[in-house]
Amino acid sequence: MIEPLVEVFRERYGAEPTHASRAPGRVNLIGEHTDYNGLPVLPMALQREARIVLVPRDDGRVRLANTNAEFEEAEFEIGVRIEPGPTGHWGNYVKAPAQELARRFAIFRGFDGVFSSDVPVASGLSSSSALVNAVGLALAAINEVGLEALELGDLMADAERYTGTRGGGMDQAISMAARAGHAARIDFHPLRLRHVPVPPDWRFVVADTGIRAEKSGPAQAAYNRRRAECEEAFRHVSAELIRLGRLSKPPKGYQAMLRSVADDEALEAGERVLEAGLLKRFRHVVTENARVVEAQDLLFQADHTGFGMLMDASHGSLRTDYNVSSAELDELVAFAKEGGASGARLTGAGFGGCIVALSSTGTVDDILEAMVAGYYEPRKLSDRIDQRLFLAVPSEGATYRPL
Ligand code: NG1
Repeated sequence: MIEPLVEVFRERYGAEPTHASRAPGRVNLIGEHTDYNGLPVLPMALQREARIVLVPRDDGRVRLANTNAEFEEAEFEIGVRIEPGPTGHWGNYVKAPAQELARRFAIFRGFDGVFSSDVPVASGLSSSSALVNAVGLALAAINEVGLEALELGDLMADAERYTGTRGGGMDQAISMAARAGHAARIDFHPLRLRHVPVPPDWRFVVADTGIRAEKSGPAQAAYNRRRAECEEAFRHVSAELIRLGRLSKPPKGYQAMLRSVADDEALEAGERVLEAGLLKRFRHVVTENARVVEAQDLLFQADHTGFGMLMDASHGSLRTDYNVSSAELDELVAFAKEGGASGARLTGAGFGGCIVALSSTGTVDDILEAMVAGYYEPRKLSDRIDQRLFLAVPSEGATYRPL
């Protein structure tokens, strides 16, 4: 798959690329809008990925051409303060890791490269973090920054905030450190990752609504607002728990709060002090955290039915309490269930993008058919359907290698 990229590189630079960097997108199985609250998630890396072929440079220049002709080449000098392009410009996702690495490690060497990606954009599959990670890993390797995969993932989460989204850290971590055949439970503060094998007869279907959830557009504001609401809810509930004598001092975050008091107690405190909107956000966060913990156990036990039920519950909570679903996402979820999925939910931030549905080897064709007949055909979205509807293969994290 790298050959077309090599071809473009030759044409563009008149030389052979010497190295390849790749980083996968991801599908989150459960644990949505929990990462930025310091609570766990359970994603897996996809077979779809961002790829770069390159030649390291001796100076600090980065030149990265995009095989998608819509996007002009990104070109800049590595430094601690790199001027961003307009909001949403793809080059910002190239500058982000360069600036962060320069700040932490004083890196000086850039590269000439060509980039392509088959992770659908603005679909909740982390196309952005795949790009950030592929660039970050290349720059770290070229400059001999000796970090472990997960440490680099942690750094890339900070890096991506350069683009304006106050994201958690799930995407960069799983894309850097995933293991083939496995999902991973990721915890934060400090960042930890535990690989969990995906039972060989489980199938995760990814289906794209075709509605883009642009993180550089209105979805970014809606996402950042959710985060601020969670912080506000946390402050009020913490104060109430202190007033009740259940906590002696403000907890460091949701994780610390939910370790000190039972979920029910936190929710009761929330009911007393939060207005209706904030209470819904708070309830989603508390219940989704519990679902992730349970889901990890069920995955270990290969409990297909139980895992599917948690996915359904997660979608319900994202729809009614977190208000990040849409008519299209709900429809796709309904068709997946009609086709026989054990569970289905929106994945990623929501506001459009993809759903993920759990099926067994036996029912997967029925589910695909139900979605094509019910959703894609009526909308005339069934050409190039493999771009919108595919089975997720739990894949390996980012790699950098000589060619
Ligand atoms: P998507 O929708 O794939 O960009 C975003 C965040 C995650 C996480 C999820 C919601 C970024 C880069 N990613 O994912 O950290 O918060 O939303 O669970 O901001």
